[in-house]
Amino acid sequence: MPEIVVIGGGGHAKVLASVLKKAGWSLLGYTDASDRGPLLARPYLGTDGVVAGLLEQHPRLLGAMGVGKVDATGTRIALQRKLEEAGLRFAVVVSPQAIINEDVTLGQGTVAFDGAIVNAGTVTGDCCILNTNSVVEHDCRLGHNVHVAPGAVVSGGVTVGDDCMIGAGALLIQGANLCTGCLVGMGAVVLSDLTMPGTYVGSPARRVR
Ligand code: JB3
Repeated sequence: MPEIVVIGGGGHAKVLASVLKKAGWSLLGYTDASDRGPLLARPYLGTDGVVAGLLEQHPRLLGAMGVGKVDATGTRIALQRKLEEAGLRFAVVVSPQAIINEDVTLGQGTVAFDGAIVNAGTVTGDCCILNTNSVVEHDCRLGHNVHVAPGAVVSGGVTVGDDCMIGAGALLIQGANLCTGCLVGMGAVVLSDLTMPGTYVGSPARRVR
């Protein structure tokens, strides 16, 4: 496996690092605004400004986005795009304990953590998080920078726009269409299309802001 650098050193990065280790990646270390201590015994490498130098020393170096997200903004993918422009390619990272059907396409920088299940015919964009024990059923289309939080279930044939956040334990009915920029709250039950960006909570899920 080629060497990999994690961008960000917080909580999401910790989970990502353990998945990288299990999947056999060679973790060089992580970047952050400041030193947050070792990440699975790998060092703080500096701010994102060190990436250019790292690429000179390790030409095959790949990146993994360790900055998580719990909102429906594009901040996180903007960071991935900025680093891609600097020459860093982002890996698709899949836990050996995830179940990803062979007829699935995951975009660059997308990660699937332990227990994630993605079924046949599904395609995701770049920079998505398929978090622990999340389920994305068959024939779904996820945009870029979508976070499916732990235990959430996206039923078959669902379309999710860019930057959406599907909260922990939320349920999306089959065939639903979610536009860009929807935040679905923890445990919400989405029974119809969400056609306006905003925050949706409850069962059935309703827009609150
Ligand atoms: O809900 C779950 C299971 N996980 C959440 C995850 C998806 O999102 C988790 O509970 C958190 O809410 C969140 O995790 P994250 O993003 O790791 O949060 P935090 O622990 O606050 O760490 C964010 C780290 O990213 C901080 O150390 C920031 O300094 C760093 N960071 C922010 N912007 C950055 C940048 N690091 C780099 N290298 N570059 C940046 O531009």
